[in-house]
Amino acid sequence: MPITTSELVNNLSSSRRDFLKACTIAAAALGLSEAMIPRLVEAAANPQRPPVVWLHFQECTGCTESLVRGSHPDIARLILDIISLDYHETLMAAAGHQAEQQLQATLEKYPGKYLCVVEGGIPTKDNGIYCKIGGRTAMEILAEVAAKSAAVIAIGNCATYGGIQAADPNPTGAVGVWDLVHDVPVVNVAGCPPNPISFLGTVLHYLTFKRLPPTDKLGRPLFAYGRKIHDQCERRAHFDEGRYAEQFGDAGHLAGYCLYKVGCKGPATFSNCPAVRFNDVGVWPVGVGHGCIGCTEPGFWDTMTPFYERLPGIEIPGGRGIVTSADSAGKKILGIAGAAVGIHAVVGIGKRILKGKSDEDK
Ligand code: FSX
Ligand code: SF4
Ligand code: F3S
Repeated sequence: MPITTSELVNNLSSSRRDFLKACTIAAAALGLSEAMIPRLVEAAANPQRPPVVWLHFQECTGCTESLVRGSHPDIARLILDIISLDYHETLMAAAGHQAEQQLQATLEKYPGKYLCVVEGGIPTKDNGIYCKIGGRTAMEILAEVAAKSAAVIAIGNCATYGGIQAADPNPTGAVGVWDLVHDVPVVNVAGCPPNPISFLGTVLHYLTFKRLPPTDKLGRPLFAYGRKIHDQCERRAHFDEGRYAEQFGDAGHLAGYCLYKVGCKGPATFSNCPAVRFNDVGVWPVGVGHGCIGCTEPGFWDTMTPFYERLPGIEIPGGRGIVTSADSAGKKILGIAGAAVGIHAVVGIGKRILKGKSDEDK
């Protein structure tokens, strides 16, 4: 008899020490005080794990891959320990009719109680015929599964904003979840793929506080997407002092100088990558010598390309001794305080972010 996903997941129980370590990492990513850690651990250890239905639509499965890769086993294990993954097409043993039955059984057993995680964009052109599973369109499946869920977590740039499928000319009319789902809360864990810790933090926040975390106007949790890459970057001092890599492999690049001139989009991208980093070796794109390509932003395949050309509309410091503060650089980049830069035209998002208030402010 095939092992079910739940049985598989149960077999992955982590040691207490690993469990606490992963909880502490997540608490730090969430910006919680130490005093909150016991509450978070209690929520994470609750044997009543929330059922999760994980849908796959137009995507590369990189979001799931990055989540379950062995390079950060504590995080992956904790995620699989704190939720009951009742339906996940990549990880579940069931296939075909058996899988469809499992989906329906979960919806019937936990109406209004399960979390719906969506990975992948949803094609809407021609009634959504460009992505069908078991004879139903992604639009139909999403409409049913989201409507009966307690909340939806869109994971990845595809599920949040349409991703690469939505790049011009967007032949299938791909959109993100929040373009279609309006009756249940939706949170956007953006990135291509997102950092697993941002997903874990979102789930732990939900378990601990019984609601999704506060977000910006793009639906992204503020704990993970509240700050610009540029304002947390270890190369920022080089930017301020006018020290740049002019091309890959040159002396400036080898010296670890700022990557703005070789295309880094960190000045227009909101994410915790420099602080949280990826995998157990603590790397992130800029840290290993490649510019940020803006993968947490809507439409980045159009708005952040060409990836290796400098972001237009940014005044850069002229050289040694001329220092631009983080704030003034940010204002120039995002076109606030009367600066005539207007990144809106470039990335089309700044206005929404700057107008945004967190849910907690409301
Ligand atoms: Fe999209 Fe997820 Fe990019 Fe891939 O599946 S966010 S293409 S890395 O991984 O949806
Ligand atoms: Fe870092 Fe990129 Fe900003 Fe340079 S432009 S400081 S590499 S985020
Ligand atoms: Fe994506 Fe930029 Fe982080 S490319 S992974 S947002 S550094």
